[in-house]
Amino acid sequence: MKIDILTLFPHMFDGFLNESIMKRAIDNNKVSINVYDIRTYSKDKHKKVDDYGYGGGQGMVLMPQPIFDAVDDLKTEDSKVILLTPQGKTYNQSIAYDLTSEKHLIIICGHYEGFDERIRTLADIEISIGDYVLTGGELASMVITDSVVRLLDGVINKDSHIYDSFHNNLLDYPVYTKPANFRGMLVPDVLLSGHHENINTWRKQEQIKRTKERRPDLLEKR
Ligand code: 6GU
Repeated sequence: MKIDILTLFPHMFDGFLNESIMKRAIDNNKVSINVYDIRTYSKDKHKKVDDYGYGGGQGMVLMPQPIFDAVDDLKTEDSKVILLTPQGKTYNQSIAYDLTSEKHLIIICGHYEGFDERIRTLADIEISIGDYVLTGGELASMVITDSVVRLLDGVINKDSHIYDSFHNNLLDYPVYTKPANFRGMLVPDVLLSGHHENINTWRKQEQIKRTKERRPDLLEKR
């Protein structure tokens, strides 16, 4: 998979792309990720990318020209263009799974007070990562990239996906490691029993119990 990210703040991605699982996935050619500075596409002599909104009020608005030129430059038949905005569809694990089947994602990070409405015509899908407001789409693009890349073949142990929270709309079961007794807090006996069938049954029960307590909304979706 190839992921192209359009942003006004390319350095925000330096740490993200150079640590941990993202770095390993890139080094192992499981994904190729390019960050493009929207400003480099500006045809303005001062590399301007935003201006006052018509009608006044809302402050600076991202202009269409640099974004349209960037998408024209990067887009192929295989591209899916994602626009990040608090007004988009709320992101979840099911959308992450859907995105893993794409060959090429172009992710546009909105910024400042907003973007020219005509930029919306470029998008195949508009996504929000939740009901709160960020200063820009950069963190949202990292959230989407991270959650999709970890699902790609060969990035992490495949079996572990099916145990993810939200797979089948269930939260994770509790896990423990050594020691079996820590400050009087004991690891449940069943986990020490070596009886795999009982362990699986216990885990499933814990998942349902936990989801019922913490996220009853997820159980309704099942
Ligand atoms: Cl995608 N962008 C911004 N600016 N804020 C957000 C968001 C996106 N998703 C949630 N809040």
